[in-house]
Amino acid sequence: MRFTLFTSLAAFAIVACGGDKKSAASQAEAATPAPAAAPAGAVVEVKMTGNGTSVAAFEPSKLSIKTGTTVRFINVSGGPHNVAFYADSIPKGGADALKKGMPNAMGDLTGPFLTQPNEKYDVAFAGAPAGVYKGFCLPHVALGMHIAITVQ
Ligand SMILES: [Cu+2]
Repeated sequence: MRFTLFTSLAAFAIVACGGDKKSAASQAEAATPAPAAAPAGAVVEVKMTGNGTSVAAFEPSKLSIKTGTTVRFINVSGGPHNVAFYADSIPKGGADALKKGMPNAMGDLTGPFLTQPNEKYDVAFAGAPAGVYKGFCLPHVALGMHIAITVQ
């Protein structure tokens, strides 16, 4: 009796381990952001501000950077904010560069929501072709929260 109980427990444990290992690993991969490596190039900060109801903006809303620059978005007030780019408004090849440069994206060219005060999100423009990258904040696009980043 005791032996039977032990073996069935052991079998259950083996099954449970074997079955969960893969999904646990992929969950960890999906949920845990990769450790943020220090950006290699220059870092330019953009504040995300608002009053929570009628006013929201990127500050600055227009900026010019060199390719390889990291743009650091900071949730200053009136969040949640995020940054997303219009697929049809960025240069050819820009989407591929941004897919690599936007960790933990919620969707194509769509950064995660920043909900905590002073939460930051880095977009790396490594290998980004020159041109204008037009973006917006998903929660506040109706309030005109737009940004235009020119890569020189
Ligand atoms: Cu916003």
